[in-house]
Amino acid sequence: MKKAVLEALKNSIEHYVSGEELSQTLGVSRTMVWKIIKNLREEGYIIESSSRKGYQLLENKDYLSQAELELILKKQEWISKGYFFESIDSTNTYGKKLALETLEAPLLIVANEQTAGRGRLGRQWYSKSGDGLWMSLILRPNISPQESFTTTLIAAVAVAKAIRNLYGLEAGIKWPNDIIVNRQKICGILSEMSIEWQTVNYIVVGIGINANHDSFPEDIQHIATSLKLQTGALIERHRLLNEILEQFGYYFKAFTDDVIYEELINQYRQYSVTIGHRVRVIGKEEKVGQALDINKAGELRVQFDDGTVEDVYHGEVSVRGLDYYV
Ligand code: BTX
Repeated sequence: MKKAVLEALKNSIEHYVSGEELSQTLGVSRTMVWKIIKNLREEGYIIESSSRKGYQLLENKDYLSQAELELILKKQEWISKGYFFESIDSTNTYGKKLALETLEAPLLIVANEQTAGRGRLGRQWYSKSGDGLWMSLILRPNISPQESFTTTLIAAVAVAKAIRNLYGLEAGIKWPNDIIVNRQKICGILSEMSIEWQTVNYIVVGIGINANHDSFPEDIQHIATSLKLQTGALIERHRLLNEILEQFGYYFKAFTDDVIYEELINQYRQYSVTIGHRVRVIGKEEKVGQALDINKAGELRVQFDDGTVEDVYHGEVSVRGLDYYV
């Protein structure tokens, strides 16, 4: 019912809908309509009311809620179900638990705040404030573990493209899993998978985007930025979420469609801020070289200064640019 009221308000954004009309079309009492409006306001929606004209939802606000998620999923039919949390430890941790309980997929988990957001290799991801878009997708593509890195490529391209489309920023991809704007990190991606009998059982792809942050904790303020800091405007996270899912849904076909796979790799190359640059590869030892390309498995091909060429696997190394963070 809440979804229906929200939908009706959104269909006539910034125009009043009378309480009478809402109660008639939805078949509920006006008191019930008022209760739902009250509930939506508690969730953060700015809804004006007038005793004569009814209710109107104000646009250009940043909304995230279960009802909002369900409206988005009506457009993103490739996703089976969505779960919204005001606060959670980590959407990826929850995703891994959920994947053990149900075989349904793809599933989407979104949180307003994470109390224990995770990065790669045991690192922390700062996501305490309600300013970011913290999300995970549970996917069950029928693939081998060797092909699994494709999901990180898909997520990276989807986020970079969504940021470019919505805000006109030149979002780039730092291999393997960071999205960069103006040489600073705006988004991180964490893919975790479970393998059974040499096939992928499930993959949880976590995406964390700094959206409305005005500042960051001291230890990351030199590397982190947000969409609001870059555009100077409030970011409507529901729109961003919808655009990312739109792009992700398109490129997710890459597993079964060779043409889209080729398109994905080319798009990744085009957005890459690593390929063509000097990099320091930090693994068991540190080596410096020139990043040449990524191969079909998503590994970074590097020509080291001693002349050797190696395909570097993302699980084993960190890569730093020589001039700045990227
Ligand atoms: P990463 O290991 O590549 O990056 C982690 C590093 O990035 C940290 O050590 C810190 O230096 C820096 N950092 C931490 N928080 C931020 C931030 N908010 N913005 C910019 N830089 C930061 C990247 O790992 C993968 C992050 C995935 C996050 C998503 S959020 C939804 C899902 N749930 C979850 O727990 N993780 C994923």
